[in-house]
Amino acid sequence: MNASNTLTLWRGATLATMDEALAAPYGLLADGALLVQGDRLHWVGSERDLPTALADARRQGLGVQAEQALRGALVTPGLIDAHTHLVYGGDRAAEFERRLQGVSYEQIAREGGGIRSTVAATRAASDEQLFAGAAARAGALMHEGVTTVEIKSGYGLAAEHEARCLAVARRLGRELPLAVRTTSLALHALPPEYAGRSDDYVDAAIGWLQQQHAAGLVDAVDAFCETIGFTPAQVRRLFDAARALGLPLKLHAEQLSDQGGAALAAGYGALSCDHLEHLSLHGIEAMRDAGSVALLLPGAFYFLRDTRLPPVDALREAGVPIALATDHNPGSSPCGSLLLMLNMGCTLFRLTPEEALRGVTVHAARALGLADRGALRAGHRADFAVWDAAHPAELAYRFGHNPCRRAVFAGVERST
Ligand code: DI6
Ligand code: FE
Repeated sequence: MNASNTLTLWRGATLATMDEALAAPYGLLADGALLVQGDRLHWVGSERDLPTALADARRQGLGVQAEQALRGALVTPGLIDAHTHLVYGGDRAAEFERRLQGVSYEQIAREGGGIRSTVAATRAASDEQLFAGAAARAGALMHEGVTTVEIKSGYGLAAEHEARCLAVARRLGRELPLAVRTTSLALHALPPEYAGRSDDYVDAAIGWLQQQHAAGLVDAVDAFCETIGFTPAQVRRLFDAARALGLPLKLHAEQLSDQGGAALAAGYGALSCDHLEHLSLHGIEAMRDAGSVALLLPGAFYFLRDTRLPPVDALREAGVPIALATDHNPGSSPCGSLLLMLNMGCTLFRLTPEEALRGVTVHAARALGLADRGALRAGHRADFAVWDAAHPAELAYRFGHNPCRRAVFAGVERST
């Protein structure tokens, strides 16, 4: 028997499969077991069905080579952080102090600080410095059972530096256990070289995107549609170019004001619309019709001391899938914990603990266009986390507490 026809059996688990095909909340299977073959889940089910599953496997020439007894521990799909800006230089602690003295985030941005101060620090950092900083941040996420992370560019804002940031994200995916999806976000802020020439900047960014795509650096395209970001007309031009390249789209929409960004993005079949505090009913309907995910970011809401809540009830009523992410970035969400976002998704946005967990598993996978993860289901990637918890609601309930005990990335257990 060679490695490809051996199975690893994980048994005695409480499985929160998050499989929408199972009727139970959380797709829960008490007394559950998993068979892992290579980087895939071969079978997921109840212990009572295990003998049949093993007999079927034997008929296919597969045999169990190793067994892990979980003694009732909770197992969930590996968590997915579907919106981060992990690659950047410097920090914004001084800006945090100014905001606490009453200066607004928008005011600081208009004075040339905010995102642009991180751009200066990012351009000044070496590739190694950028990699080390991002690897440490990714490590904190992995430690909480995160197995897939999306990473945006957006702090280079020049051809060379945007490509450098995307290359660092790709390197993280090669050198760390976790899977990385990259997103090009050149339309994050207007760099000083283009002051007063934002349309020229959009033209330049479209050219970079074509180069980044040719170099295999980009999995998706995003923009910041906002009064302090880019106009809907500029976002459309970028999206037309991205669509011509066959790249999926997402948008920072309706974070600080209603620009109609969500409806615009939905019109392009966007994977997700993100933030959404100022989302209108029209935007919700457009997202529902397009199947776009509402990716809510409670860390930024909290850290900017926002008071306007995203329209969670209306999204739920419309049946728009809701996801949660850290939005890790140095300005509006310097947050190293996706578990904390589960708690904040419940306390601040009134999600249920089950909705919150769906938001970092099945719905997060959908926000990245990944059909092979987010649930414990045969055929999916064998990404899962083992928790010191009796029930999945505990993951959202505690905060400042990490019950993750083990993490398996594409079938391989790695210490995080
Ligand atoms: N919205 C945000 O909250 C982050 N980016 C964005 O478009 C903030 C980025 C930063 O302040 O550095
Ligand atoms: Fe963001």
